[in-house]
Parts: sequence; C-alpha cells; structure tokens
Amino acid sequence: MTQETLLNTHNASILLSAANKSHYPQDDLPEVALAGRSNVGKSSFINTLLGRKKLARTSSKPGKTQLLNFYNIDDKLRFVDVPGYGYAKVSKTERAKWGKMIEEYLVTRDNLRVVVSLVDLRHEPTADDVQMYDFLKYYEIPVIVVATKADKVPRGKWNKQEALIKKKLNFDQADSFIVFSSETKEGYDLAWNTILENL
Ligand SMILES: Nc1nc2c(ncn2[C@@H]2O[C@H](COP(=O)(O)OP(=O)(O)OP(=O)(O)O)[C@@H](O)[C@H]2O)c(=O)[nH]1
Ligand SMILES: [Mg+2]
Repeated sequence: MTQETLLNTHNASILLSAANKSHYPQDDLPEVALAGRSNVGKSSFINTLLGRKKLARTSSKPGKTQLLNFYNIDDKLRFVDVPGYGYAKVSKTERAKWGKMIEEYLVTRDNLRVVVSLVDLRHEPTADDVQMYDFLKYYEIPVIVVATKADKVPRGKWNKQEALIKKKLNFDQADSFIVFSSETKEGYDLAWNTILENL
C-alpha cells in the first residue's frame, strides 16, 4: 500500500507554532519530528513529502525556524519542524533556550513516534549531528537518518558517503538510512514508507 492510499498528503496545513509544552496540540495524533543542522533541508523535506512548494518555510538564511512548527496532515498525523542546530550566530542564552525547547519536546512528547534526523550527504556529520543521534539512541526514540542534498553528490559516490556518515554516527544497523533529495525527489517513496511503518 502506498502513502497516497492511506492519506491525502496534499491535505496539509500549518496547525500552530509552539515554544513549550503548554502550546502543543492536545490529542492523540502521531507525530514525526524533523531534526538536523540549520540549512540541512528539514523544511524542504516536509514540502517535498507533501508535494508542496512553500508550506514549510525554507530560506537561504539559516536559523530561521525558531519555534516548533506543527503541520497537520489529513487529520491523521503531524510533522513537527524543529529549529535547526549549529547555527553560529546564536547567543549562548538563545542556544540554551533552544536546547530546553527541543529536549522538552523529544523527551516528554507521548505523540512522538519517530524522529527523522537529517544530515548532509556531502559531508561528514558534525559534532552536533553525532550528539543528536546519540541523544535519540539514549532515550530510545526511534530514528530514521535521512541524508539530504543527494543531487549534489555524484551517484557513484553515494555508497562511500553513506559509509562515512554511518561510521561517524556509530550508526545502529537496525535503524533506517535514506538517501534523499528535495530537488530530484530521490528517496521519496522510501521516506514515506519508512515513516508510515513507524506510526
Ligand atoms: N540542492 C538541494 N538543495 C536543497 C535540498 N534540500 C534543501 N535544499 C536547500 O537548502 C537550503 C535550506 O533548506 P531548508 O529546507 O530551509 O533547511 P532547514 O533545515 O529547514 O533550515 P532551518 O529552518 O534554518 O533550520 C534552501 O536553499 C533549500 O532550497 C536538496 O535536497 N537539494
Ligand atoms: Mg526550516
């Protein structure tokens, strides 16, 4: 069965933005959170999976998404766009606030079914990428690693990059790893199927 038969992926809208628990939606819908470095392509990933150009805000300016943005998908599930980490021009205070906000969501949110952790296929994961993956493993939160911007890497080098990323993350072979591109839609079906398996 494909995602299209299970839900109308085009029936999607922003529901709300929240800085803390008291503003989260209060129901039992499953949630899929997107985590990753600023500019890695989280918002683009959401837009690609929903077949929309500008539902989730993307920008060339990193660090734009500052709140948890909840997207309602056909009243059946939600995507939660998490502000990116690793943006240099952020004060210590803001960084601490960010950390609290993410941690509160990831650790206490019962609706959360899986985190899509995005990394850049072109590069070795950053220390922050490793920390995020370790954090998710420590709290036993199911994770799908998605390596973005595959269109910028020659196909012949994908396996090498995948191996390099997995090594740096100390990747758990039980987790899913998906090579993805918002430009070419590479990995679209696999991403949807893997997400739905986790709901
Ligand atoms: N070539 C290519 N560019 C991409 C891809 N995904 C995202 N981009 C570009 O990368 C930039 C950042 O993408 P966003 O989706 O805004 O990244 P983000 O992770 O949401 O960033 P923050 O909200 O700042 O954390 C934009 O210019 C996108 O067009 C991809 O798969 N291929
Ligand atoms: Mg974003």
